[in-house]
Amino acid sequence: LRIRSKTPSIKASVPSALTQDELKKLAADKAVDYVKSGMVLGLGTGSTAAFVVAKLGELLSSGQLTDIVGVPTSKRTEEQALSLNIPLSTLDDHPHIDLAIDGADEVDPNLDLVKGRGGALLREKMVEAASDKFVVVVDDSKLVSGLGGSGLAMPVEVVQFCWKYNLVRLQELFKEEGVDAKLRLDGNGKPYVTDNSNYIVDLYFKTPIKDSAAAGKEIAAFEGVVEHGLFLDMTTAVIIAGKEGVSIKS
Ligand code: ABF
Repeated sequence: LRIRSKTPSIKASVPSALTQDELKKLAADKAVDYVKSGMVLGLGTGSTAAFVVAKLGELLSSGQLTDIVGVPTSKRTEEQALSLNIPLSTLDDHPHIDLAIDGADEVDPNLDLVKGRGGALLREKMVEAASDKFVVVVDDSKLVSGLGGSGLAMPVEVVQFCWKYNLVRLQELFKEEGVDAKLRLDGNGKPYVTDNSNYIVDLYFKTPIKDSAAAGKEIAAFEGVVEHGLFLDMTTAVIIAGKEGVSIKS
């Protein structure tokens, strides 16, 4: 459990009419302020996290940062980091991570998250749970009043064996909220396979999840569920870029 101080959000104004990518980059650049030479870093996955990795590459090659070791949360991030000559390691060799920086799909007022629409939830959760600090970078489109409230997917990684059995059980579990459970498909209409050779069942809630802590426990208790996209009580700070500026909530 992480104790969060209730600091007021800090805002810095940004020029209006920035694109969503420009907002993501602003949040990413701000997050890199938390990085110090010598740190072991958890490297997130997704388009916002990719801006973080790119910035780290720049700072390393210019010598402004030294002795960084990155632990990537996906094969995609590993490839990007290698292309930028960022030294990499694994949780096996670096079980203690100083700081992880990653994006998110939904952020609620308690700074709890839905993650994993990019498919990397298992490695993200392992790396981020092993980190002293976990800083989340988002644009303000990710803010929700309750998790599951965006109408977009909340992913659950399941073993391939009898995936339909778990899909039906997940659908049943959230009967009250009203949920559509769908096997995630890749661009060719085949089941999407994660970096860990599993499938993903995406849950689409009709109303936000009432008790996300209970929901997380119930989902995790299903045999054959490997991980779910509820990241609760893990966040140290969220950096949010929006039209009115960059704010930090912690
Ligand atoms: C990762 O990338 C995931 O947990 C999340 O699914 C996604 C967010 O992607 P983006 O930054 O591209 O919106 O952080």
